[in-house]
Amino acid sequence: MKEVKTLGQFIIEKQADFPYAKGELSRLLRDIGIAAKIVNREVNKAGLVDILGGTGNGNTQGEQQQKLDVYANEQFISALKHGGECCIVASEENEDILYLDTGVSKNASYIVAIDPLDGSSNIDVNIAVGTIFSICRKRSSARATLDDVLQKGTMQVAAGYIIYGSSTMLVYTTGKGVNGFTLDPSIGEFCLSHPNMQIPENGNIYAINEGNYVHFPDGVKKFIKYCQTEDPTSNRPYISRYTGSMVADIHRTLIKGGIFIYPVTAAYPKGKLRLLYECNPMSLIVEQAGGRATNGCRRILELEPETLHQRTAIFIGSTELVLTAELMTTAAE
Ligand code: AHM
Ligand code: MG
Repeated sequence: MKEVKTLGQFIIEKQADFPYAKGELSRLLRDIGIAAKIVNREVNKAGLVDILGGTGNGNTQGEQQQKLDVYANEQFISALKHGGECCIVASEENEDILYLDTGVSKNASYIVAIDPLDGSSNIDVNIAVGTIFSICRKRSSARATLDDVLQKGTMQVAAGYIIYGSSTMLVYTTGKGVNGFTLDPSIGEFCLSHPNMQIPENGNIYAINEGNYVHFPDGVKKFIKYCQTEDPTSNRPYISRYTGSMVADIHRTLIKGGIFIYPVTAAYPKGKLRLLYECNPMSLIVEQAGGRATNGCRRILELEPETLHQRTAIFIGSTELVLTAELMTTAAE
């Protein structure tokens, strides 16, 4: 019989990798895992909201049905607040940082940056959505401030995402490789299903919103033409796949190889995706799996964050393919 290892068991086992660890990060990861299961339950029944609402079951307190991204935000914040290990949370859903360092969390030293429900416009059409999180330690023993949130991606101690897809998975890294866990609904546990994930060095799938083509920089246009040009020796033309859900597109890229690009465009002159809670965590995961992530010329993890909701262009995926895209982008400048 195949042995099942749950996320909780795995986290405790891996604590031995950090001999001076006091279990705080392990507890923080566990709290995120718990909130993920609650959010998963709601995302799964998203299509039923009207039906349940119609019977009066969905809304016993007479409250407005909440949007799922607001619900997810509340669940993650609540889990972090009661877990006791997070002093500040920065969320895509909140304009400012939230201080949680009171009560059980008064001595907490971790900062969590989170996109509680990324790609939420995809919920109505039943396409996978996700949660992305990044974890840093505060820089000193003094009370944490915004300055502690604005740390470079290289300072992350852990990062991960949850994909609410045809199955629900949690993928995370603490800087020692990447592991993926699939939620087994029959026992309500995330179980280790993808140990030591490695991204293929090259790939033949490119993901970019080609509807914005006319507004792309010349180098990106050139790269797209390269992907579409026939060349049997390099397996071209490549396959194009884009869901509009970063988590789904990067999860596929991680498993099958390829590249995901969100470049600067006319509508988003600095890129669309956010550095702290979208690009940094995804870049740490992809790098830890052997891939590459840049803004076209600089490593994402070395970009200096200046503001909470800062955006960046991103080229992320299989090392070879990202290098090819970067070369074309810099050559065209
Ligand atoms: P969101 O955080 O508002 O959901 O936006 C982020 C999403 C990503 O998941 C996805 O890669 C991108 O926006 C898609 O943008 P576009 O529709 O411009 O291609
Ligand atoms: Mg988002």
